[in-house]
Amino acid sequence: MLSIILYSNMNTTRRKFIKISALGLGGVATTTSVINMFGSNSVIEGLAINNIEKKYKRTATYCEICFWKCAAWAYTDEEGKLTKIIGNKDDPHCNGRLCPRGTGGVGMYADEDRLKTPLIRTVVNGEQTYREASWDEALDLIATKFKAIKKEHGAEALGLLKHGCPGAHFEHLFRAFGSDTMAEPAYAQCRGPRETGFALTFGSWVGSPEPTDIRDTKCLVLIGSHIGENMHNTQIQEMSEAIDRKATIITVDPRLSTAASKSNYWLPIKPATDIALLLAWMNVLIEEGIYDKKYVEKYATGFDELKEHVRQFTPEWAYGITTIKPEVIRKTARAMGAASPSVIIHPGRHVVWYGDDTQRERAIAILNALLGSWGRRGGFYFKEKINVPSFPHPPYPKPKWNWEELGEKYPLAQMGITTELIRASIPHKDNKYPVKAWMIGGTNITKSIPDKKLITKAIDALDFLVVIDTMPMDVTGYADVVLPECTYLERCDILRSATNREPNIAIRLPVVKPKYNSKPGYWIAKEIGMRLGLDDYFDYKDMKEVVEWQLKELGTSLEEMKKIGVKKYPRKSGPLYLVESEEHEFPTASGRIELYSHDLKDLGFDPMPLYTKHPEPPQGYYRLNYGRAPMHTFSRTVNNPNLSALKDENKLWVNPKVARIIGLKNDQKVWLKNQDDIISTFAIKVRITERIRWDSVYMVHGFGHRDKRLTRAFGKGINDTELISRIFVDPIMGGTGMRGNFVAILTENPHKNIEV
Ligand SMILES: Nc1nc2c(c(=O)[nH]1)N[C@H]1C(S)=C(S)[C@@H](COP(=O)(O)OP(=O)(O)OC[C@H]3O[C@@H](n4cnc5c(=O)[nH]c(N)nc54)[C@H](O)[C@@H]3O)O[C@H]1N2
Ligand SMILES: Nc1nc2c(c(=O)[nH]1)N[C@H]1C(S)=C(S)[C@@H](COP(=O)(O)OP(=O)(O)OC[C@H]3O[C@@H](n4cnc5c(=O)[nH]c(N)nc54)[C@H](O)[C@@H]3O)O[C@H]1N2
Ligand code: SF4
Ligand SMILES: [Mo]
Repeated sequence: MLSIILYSNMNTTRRKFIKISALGLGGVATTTSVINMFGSNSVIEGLAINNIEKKYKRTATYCEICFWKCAAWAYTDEEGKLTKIIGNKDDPHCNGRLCPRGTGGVGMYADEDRLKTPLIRTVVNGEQTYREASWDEALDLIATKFKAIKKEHGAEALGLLKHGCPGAHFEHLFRAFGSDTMAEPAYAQCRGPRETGFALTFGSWVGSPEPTDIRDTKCLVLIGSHIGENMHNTQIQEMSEAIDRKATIITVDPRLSTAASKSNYWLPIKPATDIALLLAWMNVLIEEGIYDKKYVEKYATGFDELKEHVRQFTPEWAYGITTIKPEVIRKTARAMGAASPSVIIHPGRHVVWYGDDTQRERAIAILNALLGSWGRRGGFYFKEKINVPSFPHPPYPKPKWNWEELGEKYPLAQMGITTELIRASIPHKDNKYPVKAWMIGGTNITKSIPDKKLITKAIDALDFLVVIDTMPMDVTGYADVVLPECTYLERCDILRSATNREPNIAIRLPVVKPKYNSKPGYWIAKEIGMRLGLDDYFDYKDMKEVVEWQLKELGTSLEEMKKIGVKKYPRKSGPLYLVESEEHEFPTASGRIELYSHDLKDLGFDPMPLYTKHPEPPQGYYRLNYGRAPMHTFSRTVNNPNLSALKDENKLWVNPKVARIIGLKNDQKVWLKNQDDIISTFAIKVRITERIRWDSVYMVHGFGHRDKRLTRAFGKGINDTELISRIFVDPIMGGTGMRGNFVAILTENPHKNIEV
C-alpha cells in the first residue's frame, strides 16, 4: 500500500485524491499478446488483408490514440470480436499505414482496467472514497449541480477542460447552457505560440496536420521537432521518403534524437538558445544574398528593418551563445538557400519551451519567408478543409464573459488558456470571472498542465468537478463524479474534417458494443442537456442521425461512407501553391508577409525577434528535457496492454560525464529533486548515453502513474510534469514554457521512511 504521506504535497486538499483499491475495481492484467505493431502496406500484409476480408467484417473508424486522427478499418470476426485495426489506404493522414499506437488501439478497448460504471464521491467511516452509481443518478446529480451553479453565479462559472473528440460534444453542451468558459492543453501547453507566431507573419495558423510539403522538399530543418519519436504519421512517411530522395535534413536538438541520427547535419545546440541560431541564419541569408529576393520583394513587407535588425547577429555572435560553430551555421544556411524555395523550417508542434516561444516561432516563420517557402512546392502548401454543417439548433445564448476575458492579460491568445481558467477557479477578491465548477473530458490535466500547486489549489476550491474518461487516470481521482466513456471503437462520433492537400472527411462508426457500463460522449452530453432543459439543442435520437444528416448535406451518404471510410473532395480555394504570374493577398493587416510586425509593436512587444538569455541550471542540477516515445501517447497509452508490452517505463538519459561524476550505472534506480525541492514520487532507471548533452537529462513524458487502478502503469518511471513547477509564461499568448526546470539526481531513496 502506498502511504498517503507520499502524496502529501499534492493532497493538502479538501477534495482528496482517491486511490481506489477498496472497491475492488482494479482489474487483472490481461494476457492480450502484442499483435502486429507496425502499419500495413507490404505485400505480405496485403495478402493478410485479403484473407481478413474473406472471413472478417470491417468497420470504418478513425484513430483517437493521438490527434493525427488516421482513418482506419477495424476488423471483427464472426463472433463480433475485435481483432485488428488497419490504416485506410485512401486516407491522406495515413496512406494505409498506422503507427504502433494506432495498431495498438485494440488494447485500449481490451484494457481490463477501464472505467466501468459511473462513480460518485462519498465518505465511508470518515474516509473519502467512490461508490458505484447508476447513469441516472450520476447524470441527475450533475444536472442539479449545474443548475444550482448557473442560478447562483451564472452559467459562465462552469468551466470545460477538454481534448480530442469528446470535447466537441461537451463544448456544444456548454455553449447551449450559456458557457464559453473553456480551454485545452493542446493550446497553451502545445501549439499556441506557433499559431500566433505564424499568424502574425503569414496571416494563417499552421494547423493540424501541418501543411509541410515534406513529400517534395529538398531541405527539411527540424528545430526540436523529433519526428520519428513524435509519430505523427504522414510526416514520418514523407520524411523517410525525403531521406531516400537525398533531401538535406538538418536537425537542431540538444539530444541525438531519432531524426538527428538520420540527418546530414545535427546541431547539438545549447538548450534555450535557438533564437540566436535563427537570427544568425537570417544574417547569413541576407548578407550573402542567398534569400529568395523575388518572393520577398513581391510578397513581404519590413525587409529593410529586418536586414538592419539582423546585421549584428553574426554566426560568430551566435557561436558564443549556442555553441554551434560559425562555419556550421554558414554551411547549413547555404544548404537552405540552395534548396529554396523547396525548403521547410519546421514550425514544430509542442513549442511551449522558454516563454519567448511566440518570438521563436516568429523567427522560424520569418526564416521561411526569406527562403520563399510559404505557398511553394516542397515548402508549405495552401491547405483546405471541408466545413461540416452543424446539425440545426437554436443560436447559443451569449455569455457575459468567456475564455477571451479569462485570457485578457495575453493580447494575442486565440483560444482558452488552461492555466488562466484554473487560476480563475481560485477565490480571490479581485477575481472578476469566478469559475466554480469544472467538467473535464478527454484530458488528464494533472499530468498535462504544469504547476501542480496551482491545480491543487483550484480543485480544492471548486464546488463541483465531473470527469469523463475511459480510464481511471490520475485526474479522475479528484472528481466528485466520474463518468466512463466508451472507447472510440465503441461509438459513432463527429465526422473528421481536417486541413490537407485535398479536403476530405472521415467517418467513425461503432465497431463493437460498449463494454461494461460505458457510454459514448455524445450520449452523455445529450442526457445532461435534456436534464438541463436544452432539448432543442439535442433534437436527434443519436449521433448516427446527426452524421447521416451531415453526410447528406455534403453530397454523400452513410451507405457510401460505410464502404469508403474517407471521402475526398476537389479543392475550391485555388491551387496548392502560389502562381507566379498572379498577385496574392496574405490574410495579414497589410496583405503581405510581415517580417516586421506592427501588431506586436503596437502592443508593446518586439516587432522582430530578439534573443534573450534564460536561466541556466545551478551547480549539481541538470535541465529537465522531455519528449515522446514512438509507442506511447502522453499518459494515455501507458496502461494499454499492447503498448505497455513494448515499453512499460521511462528511463533517465544521462551523459556519461555526468554518470561518472555521480557514480551512476545503467539501470540503477534514481529519484529526482527539482529547483523547488519537489521530489519525484517514484524512481526511474538510468540510461547512460552520449546522445544527451552533459547539461541536461531526458525522459519520455507520460509515465509515473500513481493510481493503483492502472495495474500496468502504476509506479513505473517518473512523471515529468510533477517536476515542472516553474513556468515561463509567454506574455504574447499565455503559453506555459516548461523547459526551464532543473533537477538533481538522488541515488538514495528520499522516501525511505515512508511505507511503500
Ligand atoms: N510535462 C509535460 N506536459 C505536457 C506535455 C509534455 O510533453 N510534457 N505535452 C503537452 C502536449 S503537446 C499536449 S497536446 C498535452 C496533451 O494533454 P492531454 O490531452 O491531457 O493528454 P493525455 O495525457 O493523453 O490525456 C488524455 C486523457 O483522455 C483520456 N481519453 C482517451 N480517449 C478518450 C475518449 O475517447 N474519451 C474520453 N472521455 N477520454 C479519453 C485518457 O485516458 C487521458 O486521461 O499535454 C501537454 N503537457
Ligand atoms: N509517439 C508520439 N508522437 C506524438 C505524440 C505522442 O504523445 N506520442 N504527441 C503529439 C503531439 S500533441 C505533439 S505536440 C508532438 C510534440 O512533438 P514535437 O513538437 O516534435 O517536439 P517537442 O516535444 O517540442 O520537442 C522534443 C524535442 O525537443 C528537443 N529539445 C529540448 N530542448 C530543446 C531546445 O532548447 N532546443 C531545441 N532545438 N530542441 C530542444 C528534445 O531533445 C526533443 O528531441 O508530438 C506528437 N506526436
Ligand atoms: S499517428 Fe498513430 S496514434 Fe496518431 S492517429 Fe495515426 S495511427 Fe493513431
Ligand atoms: Mo501537443
